Amino acid sequence: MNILVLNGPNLNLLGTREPAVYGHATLADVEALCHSAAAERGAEVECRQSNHEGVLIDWVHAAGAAHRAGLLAGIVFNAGAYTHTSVALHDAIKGSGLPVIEVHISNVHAREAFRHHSWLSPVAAGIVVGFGIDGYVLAIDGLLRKARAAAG
Ligand code: CA2
Repeated sequence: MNILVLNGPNLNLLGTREPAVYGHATLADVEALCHSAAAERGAEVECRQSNHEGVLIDWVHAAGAAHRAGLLAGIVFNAGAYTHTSVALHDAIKGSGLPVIEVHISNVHAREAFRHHSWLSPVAAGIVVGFGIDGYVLAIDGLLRKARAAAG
């Protein structure tokens, strides 16, 4: 099974600042972790990062088409700050009809009030927050469990 791992704005800066919040791992470390977690579970991931909302929306649309063609189980998505602002990403996920697992490295609910609302959560198949970068592994595992259960 194939999974798309998407990271949104500023996540390319992981490991360079705010280690108390996000840890010391870089985006390359996160992507390597996702590749090995998927391989251990007999699956494959493709990892992409963008700082641009429209690019992320285009990738969600393409992922929806791949899902309908039976080529993609779903998306593990850390949309960064777009989580809290983007009705457009909400609409794209809803319209794409594929399972999206929302991930946040930090526990957004223990932080500033503006991080408490997510436009993605109502259209997500599952949510993982506050487990550091292990959250990506938990999300991959959960998405595969859902996909395999749905396939019977
Ligand atoms: O906890 C998460 O994973 C977040 O999605 C990370 C976003 C933040 O806006 C969300 O509220 C929660 C920010 C990612 C920015 O990461 C940086 C890492 C190092 C230096 C600067 C930014």
